Amino acid sequence: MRVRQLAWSAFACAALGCGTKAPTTVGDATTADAFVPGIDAYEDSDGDGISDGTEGRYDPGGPRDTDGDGAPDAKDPDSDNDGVTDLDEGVADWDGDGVPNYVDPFNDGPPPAIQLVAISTTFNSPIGIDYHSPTNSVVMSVNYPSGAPSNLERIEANGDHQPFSTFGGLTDEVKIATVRPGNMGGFTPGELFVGNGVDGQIVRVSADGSTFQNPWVDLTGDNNGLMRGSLYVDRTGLYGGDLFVVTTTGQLWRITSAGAATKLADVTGVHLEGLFIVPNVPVRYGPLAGKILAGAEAQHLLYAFDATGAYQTYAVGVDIEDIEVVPAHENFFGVNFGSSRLLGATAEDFQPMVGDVLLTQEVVATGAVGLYRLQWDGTALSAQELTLKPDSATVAQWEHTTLAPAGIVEIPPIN
Ligand SMILES: [Ca+2]
Ligand SMILES: [Ca+2]
Ligand SMILES: [Ca+2]
Ligand SMILES: [Ca+2]
Repeated sequence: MRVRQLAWSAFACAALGCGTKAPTTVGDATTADAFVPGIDAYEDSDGDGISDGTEGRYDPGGPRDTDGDGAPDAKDPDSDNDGVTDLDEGVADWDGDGVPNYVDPFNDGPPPAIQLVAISTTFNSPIGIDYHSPTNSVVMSVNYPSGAPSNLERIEANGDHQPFSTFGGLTDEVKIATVRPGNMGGFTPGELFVGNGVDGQIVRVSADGSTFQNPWVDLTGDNNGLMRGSLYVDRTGLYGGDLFVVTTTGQLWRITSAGAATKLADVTGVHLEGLFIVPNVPVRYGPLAGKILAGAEAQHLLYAFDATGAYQTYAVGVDIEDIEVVPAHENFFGVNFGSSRLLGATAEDFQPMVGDVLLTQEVVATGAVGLYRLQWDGTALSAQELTLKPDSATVAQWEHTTLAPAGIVEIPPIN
């Protein structure tokens, strides 16, 4: 009897199907297939947290492909091809134009109003700032201009700050470049590069601050200029994850992790500073896509170099001190030189301009913010100044700025 029941059950399952759900064909999201309400709508083929149904997999005219690259939104990690992933953008509408972030490659509306918060921790003459990923904290150069007793400090989320390295005595303005995770150039995440106040010399500091090579690289030739200036490690992969530096005499160099340095450009007599490599996303950046950007404060120009060192300049009305692209889910920190304070703002405040270029101007008019959104509208580049919320702290004079998932006291870290 028992055997017969089992045999019958096996037959019934084969003929009729067992379980509570009839089998459905998952299929390939590149072709329209039958939508099963309440089941398929919740599949997430590309694992970005947005369901296939929401991503238009079952649209009557076939799966939606917002950027037209052949990969439907349900299988495209960047549905609008704006350089920010669907995972980071999600279905919210940060610029308030009615189009969800993940299918909205352009930030409409005015640049954001932000609340700058004066971080209660004080520092001794800070200049440079960047993100140290191994400790999820911010590193700064302090004790300008002597560099005594030490040049670099790391700031904990509770505001405690401690020497990042015992290394000291670097004079001049010490600008910092750190290596972020995923570097493809052979650098170690958390490694840090600075100038040392000597013409053409670059210092390399290990990711834990314990060792430093001074100098690590001494650029060939004379009158290379100082790294103040700026240093930056490629995060796009367009330039192999290499280190780039611009100098006070107008040179642009590319340096591999093995220390091989190539001079790309020499814009004699132009103090280049602020350095950033823009992702190759033409829809968002126009002629700046994939370019190496640097500011020329005294000339009131933005320089955009290609891999050969050829460049174009743009007058956008900002005397550029620093350049960033605003990532999703990262806080803003800037050195307010006049007060030896850090000013911070939350990632939420910067959401309406995620993916856009942020320009910092050193000299700030009374009541202004000195931060600008550089935007490409399909025809022209324009720089639009951000505004301050009524309860914001004020800016005296900007030095370097950074965006980071780290937190410091009043600005909580990103979870
Ligand atoms: Ca999805
Ligand atoms: Ca696509
Ligand atoms: Ca996107
Ligand atoms: Ca939108």
